[in-house]
Amino acid sequence: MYPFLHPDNAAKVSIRFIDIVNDPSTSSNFKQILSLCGFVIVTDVLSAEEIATAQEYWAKDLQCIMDIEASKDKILAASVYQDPVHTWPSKVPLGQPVEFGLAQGQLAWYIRRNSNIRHCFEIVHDTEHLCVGTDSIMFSREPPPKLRKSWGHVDYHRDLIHHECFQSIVYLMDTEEESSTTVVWPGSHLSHFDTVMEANAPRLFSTIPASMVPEYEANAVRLKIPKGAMVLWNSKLVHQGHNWGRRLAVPVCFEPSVLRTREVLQLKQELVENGMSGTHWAAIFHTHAKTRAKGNKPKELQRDVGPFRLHHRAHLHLLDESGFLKDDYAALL
Ligand SMILES: O=C(O)CCC(=O)C(=O)O
Repeated sequence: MYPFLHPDNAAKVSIRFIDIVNDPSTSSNFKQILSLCGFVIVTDVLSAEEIATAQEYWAKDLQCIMDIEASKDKILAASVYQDPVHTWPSKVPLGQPVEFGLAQGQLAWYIRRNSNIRHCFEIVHDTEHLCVGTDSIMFSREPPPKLRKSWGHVDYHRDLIHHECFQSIVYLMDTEEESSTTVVWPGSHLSHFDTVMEANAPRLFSTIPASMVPEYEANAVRLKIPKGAMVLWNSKLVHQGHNWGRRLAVPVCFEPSVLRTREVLQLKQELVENGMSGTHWAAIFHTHAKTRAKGNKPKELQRDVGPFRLHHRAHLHLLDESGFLKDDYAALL
């Protein structure tokens, strides 16, 4: 179990969003922390009202995929429908990445369109011309039966990508002792990246070699991220998820649109139109192995998951009457 980053050190890597906006020296400090530590926590990127709205969108997304009448346990389904965010049963897994159109649901797009989050990436990339990624949603309520063994990795390969990439996760619930959260190895994007690359064939998910695991386990820390904050990191940083308990969070990545080709744009648009999830990349078309195995399309439009019947339809709010992606969403990709 990784310890939490000590509060004194957490304070050194945390910056309030408002200070980034109002104070040019904080904005350069933000970039400096990111460049030295490989990650930074931006607090209060969302207001209390925006957090509440985001949680409401997630409730609507979950309600939208439920079919109470066709569910084996109608009574449980009707009861969960009242407050799905806080009562969703762990015996109804939503998939990893989330299925049923949820990666393109109302919550995902509410967060992707938030101007404060976008602003942080504008600073990092030094441009306002950005395109957004299409990644999943992180939602869990209870610890799984077993904690996954450490899986420190970088989301990058130097033989495949030649620009810097930064990814983030926006937290919509506070991190507590028994929460799922992000684990990072501070500074490893500088100190260990080359060794990780040497150990991996070119792929965008590169795990650390076995020989590095003891050092990783001794130095990696869990991050305590308050709701409304985001952790932003360099994709070369060794990190992983600590999936152990409650979390509602949205991965967000913006990259300069100049790096995204027309072909990638088209593939991203089709993916979103089909309600599927990409990995974090915004300028590159890349999907999770499980999604690729399905040809990047939904396998079934409805499925019984435990006692619930669920439909693949949380993404339908994005489509016009002809079933095409609405222009204002397509333009952000
Ligand atoms: O679950 C997390 O916080 C980190 C997930 C992760 O490893 C990733 O997004 O690459």
